[in-house]
Amino acid sequence: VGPISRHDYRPPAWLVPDTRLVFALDAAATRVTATLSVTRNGEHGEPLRLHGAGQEPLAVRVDGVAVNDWRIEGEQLVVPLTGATHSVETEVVIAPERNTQLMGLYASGGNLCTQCEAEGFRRITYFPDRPDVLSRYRVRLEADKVRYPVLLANGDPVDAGDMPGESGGRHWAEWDDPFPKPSYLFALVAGDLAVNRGTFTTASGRTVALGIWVRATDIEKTHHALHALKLSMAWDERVYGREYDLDVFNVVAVDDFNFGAMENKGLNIFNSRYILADPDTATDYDYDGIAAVVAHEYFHNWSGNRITCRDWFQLSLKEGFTVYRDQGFSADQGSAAVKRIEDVRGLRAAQFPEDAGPLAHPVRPESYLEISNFYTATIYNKGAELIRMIATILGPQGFRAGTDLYFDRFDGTAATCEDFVACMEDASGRDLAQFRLWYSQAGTPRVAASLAHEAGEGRATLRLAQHVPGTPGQPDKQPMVLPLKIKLFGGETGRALGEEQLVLLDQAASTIVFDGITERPVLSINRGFSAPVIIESDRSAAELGFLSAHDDDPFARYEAMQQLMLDTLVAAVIEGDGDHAAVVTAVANTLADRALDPAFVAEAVLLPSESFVGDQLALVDPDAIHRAREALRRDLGMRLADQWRDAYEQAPTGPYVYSPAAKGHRRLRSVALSYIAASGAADAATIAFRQFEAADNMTDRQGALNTLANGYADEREAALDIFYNRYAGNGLVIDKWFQTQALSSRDDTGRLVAELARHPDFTLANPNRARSLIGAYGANQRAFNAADGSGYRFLADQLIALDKLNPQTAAKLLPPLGRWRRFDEKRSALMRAELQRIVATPGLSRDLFEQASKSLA
Ligand code: B3K
Ligand code: ZN
Repeated sequence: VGPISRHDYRPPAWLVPDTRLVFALDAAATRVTATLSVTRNGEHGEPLRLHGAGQEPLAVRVDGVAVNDWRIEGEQLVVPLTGATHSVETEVVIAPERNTQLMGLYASGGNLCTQCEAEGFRRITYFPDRPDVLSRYRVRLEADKVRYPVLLANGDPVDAGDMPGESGGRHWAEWDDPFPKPSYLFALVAGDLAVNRGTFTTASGRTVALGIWVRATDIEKTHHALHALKLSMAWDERVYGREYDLDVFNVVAVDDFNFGAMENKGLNIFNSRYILADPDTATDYDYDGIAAVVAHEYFHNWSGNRITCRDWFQLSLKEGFTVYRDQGFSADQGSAAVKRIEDVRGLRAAQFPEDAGPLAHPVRPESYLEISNFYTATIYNKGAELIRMIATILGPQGFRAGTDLYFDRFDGTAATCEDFVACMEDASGRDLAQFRLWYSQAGTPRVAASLAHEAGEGRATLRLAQHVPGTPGQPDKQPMVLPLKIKLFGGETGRALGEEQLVLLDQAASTIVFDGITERPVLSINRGFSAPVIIESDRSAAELGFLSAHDDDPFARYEAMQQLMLDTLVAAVIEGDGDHAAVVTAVANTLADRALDPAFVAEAVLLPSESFVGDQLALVDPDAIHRAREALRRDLGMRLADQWRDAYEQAPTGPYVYSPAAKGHRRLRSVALSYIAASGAADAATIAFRQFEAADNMTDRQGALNTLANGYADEREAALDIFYNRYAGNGLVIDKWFQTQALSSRDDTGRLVAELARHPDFTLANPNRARSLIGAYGANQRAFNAADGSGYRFLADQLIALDKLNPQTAAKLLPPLGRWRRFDEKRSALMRAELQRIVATPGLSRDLFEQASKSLA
């Protein structure tokens, strides 16, 4: 099969208003009987085409009569039909316990569950497995009562009972989902599960029964998720006017899952890492992630389920918008500034490199080989930035009017990104014609900004010029609309020179004049990260230091510090030695500013990652970057030694509470500890080990472990062993044990990772475990890019092995190999050789082939 193109979209020839499914469940052999009521969509003579993968029809019946004029064409079952409506029934047998791809119906921890997005439903039964075919599902589940006492599916429960006249101890349950939905939102779960129940009363007074389902021993770890669910339901009513629509909302946690979670209608299925938390096993970061993902999946009920996507090219319609919504939710739970900083850091860590590399694609892609490869940072995170820019341009009222119109106009349908933008225009009266380029042009725009001051005239002139770099298939770009929040500050007095302005840069270049500026102005630009662009300004170290202390937008303060650090590190890499004075002063001022939120301070004093420094350079020298960054860390650690000790000791400890303030203190303590260690202080390992042992929570314990894992002290081995033994059998925590070691900045991390891959607890069959070692190693710029190519070879070996089990997860881990253009000739050749070896592997999946071949091009 060749690539699928966005322009080839055709409406479905047949619709399926009703679907009846009967599952005779069994891990080895599950029989699925599907009865589809089908109606011809328009005047045509096309046969019915149903997708199916990995099975064969045992029987096909049309209007109750067995037929044999059907044929198989690739992944399609083609059934000739004569009338306008028919009932079409198929029967298949599938083997969940042999499903290692974790797509379709599969077994996890002795239970059975499904994952259908994007194209997993076709691995369960024959169906038009495309998002624009919406059907009402009624589902009957039959299973062994002892092994699978709990039987769940989408919608509301109808009835349940024991199977009559059977000695096998089987039972059944029926579920009915009144909302027509695409097949990718289908779900079922059969298993031995315990439930944490709650209720939520909606704005209109309906009571919804909530349930978080997990294995019985995990039930005490579900309270945070249940609480986050209730907060999300209330938030969506308050902020978007969206109410829940079924009588029940169930969430199930499973250990084997290809990504974070899935928004199946009324039955969300989660990777257990985004449900299970208690202070002893989950970090603050995990708690935040759980709330964000619970909210995200819940919000999909409207942005995704009530209104779904017409085709997979529109994926960002639901994902970008829903990420924007979950970001807003999280911002409202604590510090909005810190949340914005974290989101921008994530965008720069994952999306900017994607946009600058061989896998760059627009937020609305033009073609794909395998849709699973397009669940990317561009679709999700850049997509969310697009929605944020629309909200910025329209203002809060215009944006809310736009979303109201969208939910109203497209409820119950499969829509497009264009539909969404048109609603925003219709509700606000704003013209977003040029804005649409954000959906079609890939690449991160770069904005050159330079501010000139004519003191005598009292005038400041800001010159802006934008440039969107070429990306695969898109060598030339048009200028985009960039909403840039801008403010000037007086360089002497520190006072604001006028209000913040929203400048819409929509030309290649533009000049903005500020009058009445008598004092030397300092430019604060892209405040709040109002546009997802790279700013290239000529601001001096002194000006950046000034902004890091005086800007009244916390994000802009953080950003000024980051830019100062980045400039310092880039200069150090290029010149081999750096002047650290400006950074030391700026960090000292930030640490000394008692008015600042500790959570903000912790973010602001962190150096940009080695990868992010690498992204600034045409040629990445991972060892030079590591040396420069470690030198700056050491210098900061030594020269501000007292301040780090202060920050470390002054953070209140006390028993664990999950609150924004307590989180901030813990974060600052861990950052301070890492600087104490970076300084080379003789007692650093002792302090870290003491924190590790005294901790009553995972945040402090892992914070200490991370610091120890980067070093060579005896305490390192001891802590890793204690940690491992304490949590033996707890998969999610053992993942942390692998990950911490794979992210280590030690010189021998490559060798340690290769050893860990032979550890009895390592397995490629569990995606979390595979990611915890292989994914983390790929993100460790210096270790992965070892000059002898051992990192590249290791990754390729692992991916070739993983591809045979789980192509989707393998393909996700490939991108670090595609960065070869940015490295010296020797590394570049070694990386390409591994990519070629992958492409040449017999029986390679479409998933891994697409990512590897595009990475070579
Ligand atoms: N919609 C799912 C992701 C499905 C990924 C399929 N490869 C989870 C989410 O974005 O909420
Ligand atoms: Zn989503």
